[in-house]
Parts: sequence; C-alpha cells; structure tokens
Amino acid sequence: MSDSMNQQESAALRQEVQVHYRSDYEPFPYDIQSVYLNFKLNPEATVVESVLEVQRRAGFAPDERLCLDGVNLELLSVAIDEQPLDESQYQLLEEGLEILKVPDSFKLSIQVKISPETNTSLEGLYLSNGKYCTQCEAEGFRKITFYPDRPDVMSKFIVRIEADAEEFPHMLSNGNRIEYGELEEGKQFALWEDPFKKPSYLFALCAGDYDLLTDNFQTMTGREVRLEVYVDKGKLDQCHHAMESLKKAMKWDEDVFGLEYDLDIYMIVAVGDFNMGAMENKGLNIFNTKYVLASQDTATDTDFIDVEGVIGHEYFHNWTGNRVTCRDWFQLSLKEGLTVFRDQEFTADQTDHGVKRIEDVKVIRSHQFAEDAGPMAHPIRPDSYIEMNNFYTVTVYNKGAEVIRMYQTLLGRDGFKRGLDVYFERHDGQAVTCEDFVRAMEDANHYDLQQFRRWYSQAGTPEVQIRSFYDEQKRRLRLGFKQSCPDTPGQKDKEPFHIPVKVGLLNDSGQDIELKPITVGDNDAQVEGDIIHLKSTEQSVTFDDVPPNAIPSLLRGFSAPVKLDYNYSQGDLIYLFAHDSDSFNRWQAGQELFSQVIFELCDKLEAGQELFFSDAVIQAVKNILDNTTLDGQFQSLALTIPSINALMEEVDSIDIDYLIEARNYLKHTLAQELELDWLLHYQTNHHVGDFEQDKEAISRRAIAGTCLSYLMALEKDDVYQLALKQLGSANNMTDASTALQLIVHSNYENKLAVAEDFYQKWQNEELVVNKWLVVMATDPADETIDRIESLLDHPSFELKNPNKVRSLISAFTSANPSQFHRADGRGYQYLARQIKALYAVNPQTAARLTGAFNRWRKFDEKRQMMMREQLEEILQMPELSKDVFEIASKALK
Ligand code: B3K
Ligand code: ZN
Repeated sequence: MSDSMNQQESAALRQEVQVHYRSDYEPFPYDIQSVYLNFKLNPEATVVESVLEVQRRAGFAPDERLCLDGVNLELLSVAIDEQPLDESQYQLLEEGLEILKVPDSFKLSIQVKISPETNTSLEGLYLSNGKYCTQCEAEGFRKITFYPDRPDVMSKFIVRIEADAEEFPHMLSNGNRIEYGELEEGKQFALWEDPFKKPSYLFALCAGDYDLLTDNFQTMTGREVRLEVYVDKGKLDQCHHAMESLKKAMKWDEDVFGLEYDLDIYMIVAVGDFNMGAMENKGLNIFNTKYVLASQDTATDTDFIDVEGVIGHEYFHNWTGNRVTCRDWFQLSLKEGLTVFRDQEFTADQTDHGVKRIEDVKVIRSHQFAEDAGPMAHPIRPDSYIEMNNFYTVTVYNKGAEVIRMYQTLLGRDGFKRGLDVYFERHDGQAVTCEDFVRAMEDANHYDLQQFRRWYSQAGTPEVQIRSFYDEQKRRLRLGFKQSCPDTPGQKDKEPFHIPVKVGLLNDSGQDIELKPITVGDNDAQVEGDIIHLKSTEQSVTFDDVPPNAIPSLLRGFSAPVKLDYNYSQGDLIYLFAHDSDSFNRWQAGQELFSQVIFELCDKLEAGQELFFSDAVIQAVKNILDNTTLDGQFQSLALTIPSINALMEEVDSIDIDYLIEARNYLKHTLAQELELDWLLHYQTNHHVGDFEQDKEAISRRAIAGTCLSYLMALEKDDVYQLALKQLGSANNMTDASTALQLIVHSNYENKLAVAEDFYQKWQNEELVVNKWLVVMATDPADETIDRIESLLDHPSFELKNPNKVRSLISAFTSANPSQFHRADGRGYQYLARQIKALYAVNPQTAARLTGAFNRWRKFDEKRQMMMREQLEEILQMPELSKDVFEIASKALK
C-alpha cells in the first residue's frame, strides 16, 4: 500500500517538474531603472523592503502583467506609487507574485519577511558562523524578495542595511558605502550604492564581526582602489596570500588584456558554509574559506596555487561576467568558459605552462569525458534544464574553457585579443549570448566560424581516429583522419566538428622535423603551421621529406577536447615519453604507456595468466626519474599512474576489481624494481630546514612525495619510518599531508593512532580537519566503510556544511573506487543514505552527490543492479528536491 502511494506521489512530482528550454527565451517586458533595498536584519525574521522604479519597455502591450519571482517569502505588503494593493490586485503563486494591472511607469514597493536562520540551502540570505551572507547565482535572489530574477534584467542598486552595532560591526553590500550612522537601541545602518547596472544574481550582502586585512592597488590609469579581505576572527594571518593573489590578478588583467578595475573598493569575504568555491558579486566577492585562507602550516602548495587561481577567476569575472553578462542561464559558458580560460592562463603565467596544461587536461579526461559519456551529457550551451544549479558543470566550465582555447589556437593570440576587444566594445553593460561572442571573434578577424559553432550545440566527446601510411620510396607520410561523435541523450547523428589538431614529427634522434605538407587530393585537410584543420568525417594529410621511422606526436598541447585513437606501439610511446618536445604530449605518452600496460594486465588477470610487463617500461620510468633537466612537478606528474577514474573512461565496460588489481601490480612492480632509485631521489629532494615556497622548493616537494608514494607500496617497516619522520618533522602542510595520506592508506599497524594524533593536533583548524576527513574517506582498506559510517557522528563532521560533505562523502565516492564499488554494495548504500538525509537540507549539494551514480551502466551486472536500486529508492523519496530528481531520473533514463 505505502509503496504504491509513494509511486503515485513521485509520478505526480514528475509531472509537476517544469523543464526550461533555451528556445523559449522571451525578453522581460519591463525595465527596472533602479532598485532600493532595505534590510532589517534578524535571524528568524529579516524584513526586506524593496522599491523598484519600473517602466514598460517599448513594444509591450499595456495589458501585460508584471510577474516577479519569489520563493519562501512571506509577503507583508505591496504598493504601486504608494497605493497599497489589495488581494484582488495581485496573485501569490507558488514561486512568484503576479500583479494584474500596472501603469506604464511606476514605483513598486514590496515588503517581505524571510528567515535566514532556517535557510540551510545556502542560497539567498543565510547565516554562516553567526554572520549574514548571501548567494544569489543562479536563482537565489528570489529567496530574498520578489523580483524579475533573471540575468537580462539589469538595474542600479542602492542597499540599506540595519542591524545590531555590536554584533554586526561590518555591514557590506555592492559598490561604495555612501552613508553610515548609528540608530537607537544599539543599532546602526549602512547605505551602499553600486553605480553599475547589474542583474540580481550579482547582488550581495554580508554582515558580521570579522577580522579585516586592507591594502591598495593603483590601476593602470592611476586610480587608487582599496582592497579588503574579511575573515573570521583569528584568521588574519591566513589571508595575506589571498591579498597578494588579488593584486597579481588585477595587474595581470591589465597587462594581458588591458582590462582595468572600475570601482574604488574591492572586497572579499570568506565564509565557512558555501555551496561552491566562490562568487563574483560586483565589488563584494564571497568566498569559501578554502579559497582564501592559506598559511605554510595549514595549506599545501596546491592549496596556495588554487587560492590564487580562484581569486583570479572571481576577479576576472568583473569584465567577463559582470560588465558583460549572460542573457539567460543557457549562456552560462559565455562567462564561465571564458573566465576559466582566463584563470588557467593566469595560473600558467604565475607557475609553469606545461605543468598547468597537464593539470587542466586531467580534469577534462577524468571528469568532463565522464560527464559527456553519461546521462547528464549536454553541450557547453545546454538546450534545457530542470534545475539550473545542476548545470554548473565541468562541461560548461572546463570544456567551455577548451572551446575558448581553440579560438586562440585558430586565430592566434593577437586575433583572439582583437576578438575580445570587439566583444567588450560592442557589449559592455549588456546581457548577451554565446552567439554574440562568436560573432565578435568572427568580425574582428574576418574568420568563418560557422562550423566551429557546433562546439556550442553538440554534446559528447568527439573521437578522432588517426592512421599513418609511410611510402618509403617517396619518403612521404600520410596521416588519415576519421572523426565521429557518439550519440548523447536527445542528440543523434552529429555533424563533423572543426577540430584543430596540433602535430609534430620526431626523427630518430628525438628532434622535431620540419613539416612539409603537400597537396595530393580532394580529401586533404588544410594545414597551417603545425595545425591540421579537421572539418569533415574523413580527411588526410601528406607530409613530404619524412625520414623512415619518424614518429608522429599528435594532438600536441591537447589542442582540442577529443579522444584520440592511434595505434602507438609501446616502443613509440617510450620514445615519445623520452623525447617529445611538447611537454603535454610527453606526459601523455607516459600515461598511455601506463594504461596500455594496465589493460594488458587486466587481460592476463581475466585469462588467469601470470602477471608481467616489459622491462622497457621500467627503464622508461627510470629515465624520467633520473633526468635532472626535468622540472620536479613535471616528473611527479609523468611518474604518476593514471587514476582509476581516468582509466575507466578508456573502456566501455569495467571490471573494477581487475582494474584496481592491475594498477596496484604496476605500481608495486615499479616500486620494487626501482627501489633504490626512489629512495635516492627521495633523499635528495626531501628537504628539512627552512621553508621555501619558490618554484624549486615546490618541485622538490612534488617529486619527493611521488618517490615516497612508490616506496610505501613496498609495505616495509623502514619506509613506514621514513613517512612517520616526514610527518613528525614537517614544517609545512604539503609534506605533512602527503605523509599522513601515505601512512593512513598503508597497512602500517599503528596507522589509526597516527591519524588520531594528527586530528588532535589540528582539530581547531577546520580546513586541515577537512583534509584529514578526505584521507580517512579515501583509505582503500575494507574497514573504511565502517569508519566513515562512524565519522558521520564525529565532532569534525556536519552534514549541513558542504565542505564537510565534500571531504567525507564526495572524496569517498570519487577517490576511493575499491570501497565505493564494494561488491557487497555497502558503498552505494552509504551514499544513498546521505543523499536521502541531505536533499531537503541542501538540495544543491545533495544533487552533486547523486552524480556519483551516473556511470552505473559501465559496471558489471550485479553492481549495475545495486546502483540502480539505490537510484530508484531515491526517486521514491517524499518531496524530493528537483535538483536530485533531475540527476537521479536522468541517470535511469
Ligand atoms: N559564478 C559562481 C558559481 C555560482 C554557482 C551557482 N550554483 C562562481 C564562479 O564560477 O565563479
Ligand atoms: Zn566563474
């Protein structure tokens, strides 16, 4: 009985769910010329008063209604030109307010009551650690007041905030503070004015008692900008790096793109409860503490780089996102793909281009390719959504950035810059579309991007098959290309893409030879320098004057987000691993070599044969390790075996047990065969003494960590002692967390005591405790499932806090394949229980968790069944949030 009730309920829910389509876009009939907001802050009953100056847009009929968005609002009053409306003049909808008759031009005054204290969705106005903050993108402003909550309605905001002076000495909003004063009963107010028109999603408010770091930046035209970083009390010593990063980002955007900051003040507020990394609200960025706080003791080298990158990202949005924003949310990649590209270039300039490129491609390979191949596959400009928050994806962000990078490849740096200049000239102050961006690039360069546009409309990862044919007599090498793209949900039979493939040819002394393309037939692809332009399904390119045994280096720098299929022999890969002048492809050759070996080992496991692989692989690894001309970070990346997630994307169906066993065997064998080498390089690179954070020191820590990781695979007591010593004597978090992870993930008998000591030592540093949770959750041991069960009740865990959820639960599902995919299904049950506990509390975070089931079809039948069962149960939950519903229902389709 109750089962069938549930089914009916969820069927009803299914019918109610509204799907939004890109093709349904219609402009809003009114202009909002100005907005005045007045907040009387109170945890359980904040009163928000709004006054909008509204004008009907030309071309819209006078009988047009005024529809405003609003969610979880208690309406107190509504008036037009000071005349209160009665209930016959408006209609309260489930998610909005409809005013039935309005004049052409009028003042609309609304009062609502909201409850920040009970707002656990972390969207709208909420409390984090006793302080107020907001998150409005994508559709959170409607949880603050009734408003046309869509990015193409841009307006000037004036914001007044009123609260208790002692408890909330700092009261912040966008723009400049124009007034401040004390009120009766120990209250105070602040008045803020943002001179730039903006959509509601860029609105922000913060109030609380913070520690504050201030600085100044002089812009390229000599204007002084005041910089402020607000953090929780006691964290001031951890925000200097963020401040330095901000200044670097401001300078970089001036130097590289000629873009200057436009307000007199730039504020960053760090909060501990945040659904994502950070938010680019105009003049008042709100950040997850993870991307602000960093000190030698508490943050790793990677954390420092990530903080700099995210500070840069949000700052760069001021032009790509805020000054020029999106017409509708389907255009999200317009700002996100472009801004990710900009932050990638920024980080590359601050660190190392080759290393950064590898890191970025790793994300594409293991996460974006998985999304493209799964039930949520969508183009970088999606055509429909149920819940917009589900479309802040690696596809929109990172594949979007790859598409932007391809413009730069096609048009050159100068051409790309020219295109951006035209884009800003045309669209500053507007809300525009991806099509507007393409047109700016086209017009600025007189370049036809008609076919290139398919990257915006077609989902899925294109596959490029390449075969080579060598004519010894003519000394010619012909490369034959075939491109295809798999079907994705709702999209079949894709048209060919314009794919730039960057290539090189290596001779037998490891040198690049000059490329001499010649014309032989109609099927020839166009070649420009070292770029081959693939445009149709089958094409070829012929190079003249090619010596025998030349080896092609294909898709250098990952010049397009595609999967490559070329029959490299192990010998070819070893050769490229040793010699390729393109550092990305050099790394790539090593990764492909490792994965070839692993899949061969999988075959042996399946056939019940003895495991072995060629000594040449061991030698290739040793050569990289011994090559002192290589950068340590590059070496570390090159010597790291592909993750299980990346390997999974290379095959259609997975035997997860064999895959893990084969990967472990490879690692263990390399550890054993090169034991002395790992030890030697560990000892030369592991540094005890004063802490440095220059490139050399970072490189040393990276390669030392990799060496120690191989050594630990030997499960020897003297290696355990080495790791324990590193942990005990570390004066920085990079060395400490590497050692902690290696110990906890080993079979060292006292590992739990070591973990406990670490926790005791750092229990008051939330971000370090989160690292500890990750280490605990990703231990491949069988007992982990019991441990993470009890960690749910540990003082360090809090289901309401997304950083905690990501550390304990997402880390488990994404980085502990052997335990998440346990044969007994307990990993899946654990995840499903957390989703059920979370969907009503924080729908966005719950939906992210649900995505861990997306690849269920790749597994064996039994695991498929177990995952499907969990998804079905989730779909039966009463009042399931539409966020989770969208992910779970699409996964089962
Ligand atoms: N624009 C925000 C992301 C908002 C996510 C809303 N679910 C951060 C960023 O990309 O910079
Ligand atoms: Zn962004």
